[in-house]
Amino acid sequence: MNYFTPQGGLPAQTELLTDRAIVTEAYTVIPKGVLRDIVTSNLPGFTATRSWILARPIAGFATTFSQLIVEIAPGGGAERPEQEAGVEGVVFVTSGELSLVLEGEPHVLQAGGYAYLAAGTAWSIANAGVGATSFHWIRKAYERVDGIPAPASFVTRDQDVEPREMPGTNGAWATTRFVDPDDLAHDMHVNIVTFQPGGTLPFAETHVMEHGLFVLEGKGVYRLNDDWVEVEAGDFMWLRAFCPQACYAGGPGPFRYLLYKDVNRQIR
Ligand code: UGY
Ligand code: MN
Repeated sequence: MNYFTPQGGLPAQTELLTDRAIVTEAYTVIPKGVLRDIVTSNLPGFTATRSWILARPIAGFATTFSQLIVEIAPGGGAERPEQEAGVEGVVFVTSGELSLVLEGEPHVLQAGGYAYLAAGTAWSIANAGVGATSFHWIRKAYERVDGIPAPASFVTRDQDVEPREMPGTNGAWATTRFVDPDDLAHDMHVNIVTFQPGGTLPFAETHVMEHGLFVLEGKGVYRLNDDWVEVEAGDFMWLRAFCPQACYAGGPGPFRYLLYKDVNRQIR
């Protein structure tokens, strides 16, 4: 598997400005070309780290989640990355070696490594490798429901989870699900969606759930509200509630994206 990882840096002064970010009421597109040094943020509690904050709760944009690309240099890390009470997270590694200590248990996550970090869990991270490590960190305030125990933290890998084919698509559309969709303990899903070349999301899905959608591999054409937008590995799409969405996968290889979705709670 290949996972796009931003490199930062600046384009040469002679380059044309071809990457266009789009911001509308219904969606935002942050193309990979704008993931430059000048737009990075430092994070409290982290050493030798920079991040690209792709989404966070902002009135009129999203209400449920934040999403960051975090890059840690060798020797850097954080003793207590999650500093807000009641916030759960998913970490998905795209490159390098990330050491994670989760409730006292050590793990090493490489490209494809995935951790669900339940709200209130003690965890720390460090780059124990020789090069930089880069990962997505998606966070949400966990919404507890009376009578439903909160989910437990876990560690897995993209490579170890069998994608589930969408019925009737002959394998053209599949989803790697890291939690059981019927498990109401979970109020967010972070899945990987895979379309084979020519595969399509064949209707304009329109739903209350928000999305953060980061293209890990390949290219496609995405319908966002009234627009068709070409996207490729490294591009991020942020879809507000009820933004109509559909897509075609462009090929020649698979079109894969990391998909955040708030689930199982939209009743208040
Ligand atoms: O589950 C979903 O909402 C998914 N089918 N949406 C998407 O891939 N844009
Ligand atoms: Mn959707």
